[in-house]
Amino acid sequence: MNIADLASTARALVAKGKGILAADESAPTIGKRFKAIGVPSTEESRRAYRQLLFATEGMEQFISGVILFDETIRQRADDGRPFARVLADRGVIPGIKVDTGAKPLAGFAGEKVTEGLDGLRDRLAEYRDMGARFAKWRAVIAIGDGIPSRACIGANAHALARYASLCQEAGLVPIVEPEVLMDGSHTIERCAQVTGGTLRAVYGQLYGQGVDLQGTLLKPNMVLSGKECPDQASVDEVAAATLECLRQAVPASVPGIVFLSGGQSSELATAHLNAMNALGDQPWELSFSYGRALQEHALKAWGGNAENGSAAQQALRHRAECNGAARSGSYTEAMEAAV
Ligand code: 5MM
Repeated sequence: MNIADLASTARALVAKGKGILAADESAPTIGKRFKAIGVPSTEESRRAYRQLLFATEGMEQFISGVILFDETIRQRADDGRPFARVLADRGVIPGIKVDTGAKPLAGFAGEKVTEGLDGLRDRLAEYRDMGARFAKWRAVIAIGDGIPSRACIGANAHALARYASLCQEAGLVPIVEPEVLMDGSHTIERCAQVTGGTLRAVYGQLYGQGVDLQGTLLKPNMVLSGKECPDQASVDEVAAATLECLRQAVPASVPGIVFLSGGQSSELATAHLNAMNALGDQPWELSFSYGRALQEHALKAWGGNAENGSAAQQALRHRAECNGAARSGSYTEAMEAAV
């Protein structure tokens, strides 16, 4: 591992004005997204959709990197170039999701542990040869009656640290993603408590496994009221609660925090990021690694019809631009009217 190279890739991923496009939906997840717009999910429809996204003119102004799924990194554009090459050719860093999914945690009903460590060293070497420069592993923590358990947080934190260490050995920047879900009727205070506890456990394990934090990025949830909570926190409250929680748990040696959107509307995810950056400099860059919040409008505009390609690309570029502005706290609602 060359930590200087890892740290420089991590910093490039959180360069000013830019963030990450998460396009690493596994086959079941992209199947769900396509079903919602009435498009059959086939290897070719998935390829066509991803090609359209990655061919978006000007995307590189606001998108530093793209997270791919295993199938996607093996696919090619119409001109024969592998997708990782298509991205690298336009100055966008290719990344890869390497976990194999969240599975039920034995003995703990309703909780999950993310799998994928077996054989990971060999898979990482292959992905690096295919052009990936960073990786992502997502742990899922649910809030509910009596959960999360310490066992669930501990097992997921340990797996994240083992993954991160293997990534650095292979020369890939690990994005560490412990997602506390927004499903449920819990309050924002409960979300802060669980998110804080999870992050502290994750950083404890990362230290324990000898991971160099300068060559990592954190991809957390924002601190939000549960989706069904009757009392929904305002944008400013979310920004303040999220920053307070992160300051208590995330070391300053981490170069950047790239939020997930987690089911927020596209516009709200942008507004929250903007409000955090408007509060001034923090120890880390505050950026985005959105899946749904970047793709939602593009997916609808496309609708499986190649003729709608440029409308879909315009929708993606617009969201990327809004989030690019949110990196400096300069996003305004007026930007939405521009589309
Ligand atoms: C794009 O979705 C990613 C893959 O999910 P599955 O493994 O369940 O198919 C997901 O990990 C994503 O990268 C993050 O959750 C961020 O995406 P959102 O949509 O929450 O911003």
